Amino acid sequence: MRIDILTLFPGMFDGPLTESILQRAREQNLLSVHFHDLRNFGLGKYRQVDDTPYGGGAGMLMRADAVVPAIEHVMTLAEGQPHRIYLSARGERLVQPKVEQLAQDHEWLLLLCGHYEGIDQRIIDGGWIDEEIRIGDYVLTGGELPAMVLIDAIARHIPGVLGKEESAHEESFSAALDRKQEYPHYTRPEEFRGHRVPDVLLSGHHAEIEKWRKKNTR
Ligand code: 4G0
Repeated sequence: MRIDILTLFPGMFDGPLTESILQRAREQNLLSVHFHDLRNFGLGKYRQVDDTPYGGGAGMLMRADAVVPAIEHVMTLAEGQPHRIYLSARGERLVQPKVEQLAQDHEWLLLLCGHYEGIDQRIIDGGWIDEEIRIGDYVLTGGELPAMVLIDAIARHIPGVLGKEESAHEESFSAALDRKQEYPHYTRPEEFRGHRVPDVLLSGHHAEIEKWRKKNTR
């Protein structure tokens, strides 16, 4: 999958995308991420990207005449067209089935990271955005962290990104147990500072272990 990111702060993405599973996915070309600094599409001497709202009110908005040329630029960069997602505090709340659908249905995503109070409504109404997503019911300083959350959630559904162990676990998790695997987990040592692993889990009685897990599932 290819993901292009339109952001005022490309540096924010360094950590999360250059470690662990996402880094490995990029090295294996299962995931390619391309950054575009929205400042390069800003207007005037100061490359202005934001402006005050018509009608007054608090906060700033991202200008259509900066954001739309940036979106159009990305749309020229590869074959086909990207599915264009705007990360906004007012978007549709992200849920796991939506993550899986996005991973399945699209080979190319464009993520627009909102800032300030959001973007000029004409960017939405003019058809330059396919959907508006929020990761949860809280306000952040920008759409960058939500974009990283979305990338992480999607990447683990790209075939080959997770190791054998992890993906087998994921399969049994979603199908057989209906997305719930909310029983307590234990690993070595058998006793930690006076706290023991429940005896049944050490017993090797698989039927009993199943019963215990069912009884202790949230
Ligand atoms: C658009 C996403 C973007 C509108 C973005 C703020 C939280 C999320 C932004 C606003 C974001 C999320 C109306 C404040 C930038 N905060 N939950 N901040 N408003 O996904």
